[in-house]
Amino acid sequence: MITLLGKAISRSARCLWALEETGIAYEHKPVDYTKGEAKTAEFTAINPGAKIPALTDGEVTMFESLAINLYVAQTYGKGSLWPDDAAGQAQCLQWTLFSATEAEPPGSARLVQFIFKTEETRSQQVIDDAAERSKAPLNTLETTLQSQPYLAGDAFTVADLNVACSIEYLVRTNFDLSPWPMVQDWIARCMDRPAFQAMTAIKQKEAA
Ligand SMILES: N[C@@H](CCC(=O)N[C@@H](CS)C(=O)NCC(=O)O)C(=O)O
Repeated sequence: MITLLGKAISRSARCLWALEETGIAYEHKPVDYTKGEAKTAEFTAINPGAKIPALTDGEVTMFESLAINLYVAQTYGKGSLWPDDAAGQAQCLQWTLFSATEAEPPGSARLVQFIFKTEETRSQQVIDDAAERSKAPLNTLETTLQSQPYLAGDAFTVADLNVACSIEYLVRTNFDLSPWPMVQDWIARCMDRPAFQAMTAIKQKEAA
């Protein structure tokens, strides 16, 4: 059975979302890095960097949230999260690296300010700089979504999931997406999915 290691309120959330999309049975171990639980010998045998999330599936062990989602999609989401055709699969790889290198860095810079900082320690300059750096990836997404409903074509795939989890950081930090109406519509459709809602419920239960 697949096991996802990592508390839900973290980048593990995006992997919970992917697992929920597939509908497969999985186990969730909410390893909490803030309590040193990612530094155990058992965990660092999977990720020597002691960061969550990580995944085990039989003899497969791995870390890096977006790579985990590609594995989950390829293994358990054929024909849905993972397209059948080579062109669609190429789009999933492309958009996943776009998320990691273009969309997530400014998104997470903003999120860190909003979540981990107090009124006193929050830096408006970091928030504004991250907003500025978000514009180029948003322009790229807007152009793509003007001609197709989802990033790899007509249907929701792991390409959407892996980018949406970065753009969602902008939503959560009150970034005004109205200059990018296609992105605004697309992220609302992504966040409206039952699997996203299921992941949100897991986070809410963890926070309670
Ligand atoms: N690029 C990694 C980042 C993983 C990461 O930074 N995880 C955070 C939680 S969201 C963590 O475990 N931090 C522990 C630490 O920095 O000590 C991924 O996407 O999985």
